[in-house]
Amino acid sequence: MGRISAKQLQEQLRVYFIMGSNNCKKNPFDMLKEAIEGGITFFQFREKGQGALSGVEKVAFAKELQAICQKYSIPFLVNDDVDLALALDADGVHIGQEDERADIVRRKIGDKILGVSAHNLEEAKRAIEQGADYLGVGPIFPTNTKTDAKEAQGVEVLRHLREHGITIPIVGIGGITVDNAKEVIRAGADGVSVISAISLANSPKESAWRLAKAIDDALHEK
Ligand code: 3NM
Repeated sequence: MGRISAKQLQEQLRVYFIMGSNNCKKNPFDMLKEAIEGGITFFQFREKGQGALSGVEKVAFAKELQAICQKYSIPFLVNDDVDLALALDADGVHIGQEDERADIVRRKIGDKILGVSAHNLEEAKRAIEQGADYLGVGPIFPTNTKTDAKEAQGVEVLRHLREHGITIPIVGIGGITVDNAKEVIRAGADGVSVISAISLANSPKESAWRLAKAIDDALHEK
């Protein structure tokens, strides 16, 4: 089948929801379903931080979330845990700069989708050379969700990457909300990835819908 095309991925990355059990105020399965009904286009299972599940509990939880994504044809990626992604036959993996090198992960996962977090031009170029399909760039705005996040860079980092020849799909991450999502797209991202804008919303469905609408509007301005 080969690797996913940049064009297809660009479409799929518009509203990228990331979640683990400790990001949820309510039932995570209901939340994911609501987010999908609201219009998310991509999902990452990120089981990290305080109270995160491990072992068989983590696997069972991931499987249930994956089944929901499969039912609605939403790509299901796993954060960091390449073995889990392979065991579940997930659609791909997202890795950070502290994780295993992207070229090693690429070899392990074949044509599955590979996302890599990048914070600057050098990291972006290296990730592409090593086989990334898309980049997650952030934190764009201050975030309370990732305790070890770097300093917020603003949307300028996205503009900088685009001006310096980075053409592969990019999603912004970190502190993105319905109110600032348009700026992220205008600066050059293809989509936004969010945790709390959906997971802590009173209505995940409405929040996802409003994000999707903001992104559609901003893309149509281009
Ligand atoms: N990665 P929220 S910021 C998972 O900068 C993650 O690489 C980041 O959560 C990075 O949408 C972040 O609630 C947290 O701000 C995103």
